[in-house]
Amino acid sequence: MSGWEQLFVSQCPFFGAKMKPSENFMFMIQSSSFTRVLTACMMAFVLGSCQTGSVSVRESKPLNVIYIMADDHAYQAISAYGSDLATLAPTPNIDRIAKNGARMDQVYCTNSICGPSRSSILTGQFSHVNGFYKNVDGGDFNGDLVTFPKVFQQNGYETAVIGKWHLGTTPTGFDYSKVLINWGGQGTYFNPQFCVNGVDTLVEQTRHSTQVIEDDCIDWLSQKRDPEKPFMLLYQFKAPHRDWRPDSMYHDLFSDFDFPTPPNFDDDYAGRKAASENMMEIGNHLNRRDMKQVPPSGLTRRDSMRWLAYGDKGQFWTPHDSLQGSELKHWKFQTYIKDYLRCVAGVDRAVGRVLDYLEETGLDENTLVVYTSDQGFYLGEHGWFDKRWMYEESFKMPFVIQCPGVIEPGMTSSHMAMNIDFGPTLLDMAGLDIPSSMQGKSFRSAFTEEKQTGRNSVYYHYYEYPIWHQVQPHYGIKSGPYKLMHFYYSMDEWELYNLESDPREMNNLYAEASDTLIARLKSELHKLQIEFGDNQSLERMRSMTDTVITRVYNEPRKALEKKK
Ligand code: SGN
Ligand code: CA
Repeated sequence: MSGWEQLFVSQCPFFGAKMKPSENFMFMIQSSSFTRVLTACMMAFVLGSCQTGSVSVRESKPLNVIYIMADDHAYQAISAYGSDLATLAPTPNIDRIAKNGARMDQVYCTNSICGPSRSSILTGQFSHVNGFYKNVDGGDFNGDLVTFPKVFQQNGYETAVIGKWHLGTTPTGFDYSKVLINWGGQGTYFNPQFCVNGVDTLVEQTRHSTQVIEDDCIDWLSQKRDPEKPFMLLYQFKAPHRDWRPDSMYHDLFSDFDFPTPPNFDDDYAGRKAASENMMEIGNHLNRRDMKQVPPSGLTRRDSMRWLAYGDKGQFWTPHDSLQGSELKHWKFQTYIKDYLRCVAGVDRAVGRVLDYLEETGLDENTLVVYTSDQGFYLGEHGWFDKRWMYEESFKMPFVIQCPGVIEPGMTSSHMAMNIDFGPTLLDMAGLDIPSSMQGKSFRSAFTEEKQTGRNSVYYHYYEYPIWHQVQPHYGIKSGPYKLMHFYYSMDEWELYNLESDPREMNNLYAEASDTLIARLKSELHKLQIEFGDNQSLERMRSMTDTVITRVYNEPRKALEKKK
């Protein structure tokens, strides 16, 4: 196949066939040999041949991209999404992005957990295609895969990733990387350890992790990058991930009032067997570390760690014998939610700083900015913290985006999309080709005149079990008002919800729904499994949960110590 044909096939929707890794590599070589300008011209030609609708290739200034992603930031904790909680704890800077552009209301994660979601975002592929299924025993990210940052880089962009990475191997496709590596790649709020360009490690001893990442972002934008080139930056926070340790400047925030609990805070999980087996309840599974308890003096380091982790497995503890029952659960909720939202306040400040920088330098005119999270999170809904389920709060991702000249300020969109669509969309917005290895598709048309409604349905598949929170592996579909899920690992349970009449997903309709409805949804689900290549046997799916893929990558310092 010639270079032109290769590019045509990779772009044209009529040629959806998956490429082998060797073919992906060929694509990269082909693509890298063109200049950005030539690529833009080719895009006009290719899009003109394959798609209807408007084609916009920036002719004057190329589009820069800043992709901001927090860790575990729920849409319920962003005031642009209008929840009661966020009204009390507003996020004015994240809201600025929505005001300057769009708030998207139907963006979904394909596997609601950190590493797998990040891996899907980078590659535009489901977990079963990119091979990164789980955080624990899921191995390392394959740095040879085609990712959207690589495509930007190959097309003359200066690329960088700053902050949380959590994929094991050293980032590839970036001219500059400074990523958290301690605590298994999670990083810590205080004394975080970073790896710079895969080589130097340094430990921050004074600033909070959000502050370091914020300062590094401004430093890279203003000092380190090549100002002659367009740029693409991944700006990624550790906050507000567990164990929710805010910067001291926010310690007094929210100390004069309490937050309301969600209506299903005391869910009893009736009719939902998988949910009833969970280990992520605010009342029963928050540990002493989460609640900022101080271990008794005189304990060894090991015993002190055990003391702090007490509660993880449902062991009962209370800070005072007089605090019991529902009062204890409410105290845990307030402690949790206040620290979580204090961490969010730090992230919001850091978002404001980069928006200010863009406005002060005039870069805002040709810079696309996204704010999202690697997945959603429970803020007391179903009585929970954490994520993993296909229930709405952890399945849905916040997604706000500004792009001057393309996105009408203040719009909201109910265009249905998945995290595998992020890379294709960013590339498309910049006028670059979308590699055919990506299963996702661009949702640029959500913002253009056609304002299309996007996908009709989305597919989900989660694998990690039993660690950390005993969430049964499951797959499912969301289609129209319905959500159908199958928990298949050590049970065989189906759940069906009508989100219009039951937005909190409390009433499993599976046993009472009509056969016609169930047959229709199962057939739609099966079609998606075939489309995305996940029409595998249950046995094969279970084996992905059971397979232990050890992490071969070592943090640079550890690798050096081993060599000695
Ligand atoms: C840690 C947390 C878990 C959390 C996972 C995954 N435990 O292990 O509660 O589910 O991260 O989070 S902790 O006690 O170590 O904080 S993820 O965002 O990386 O997927
Ligand atoms: Ca996460």
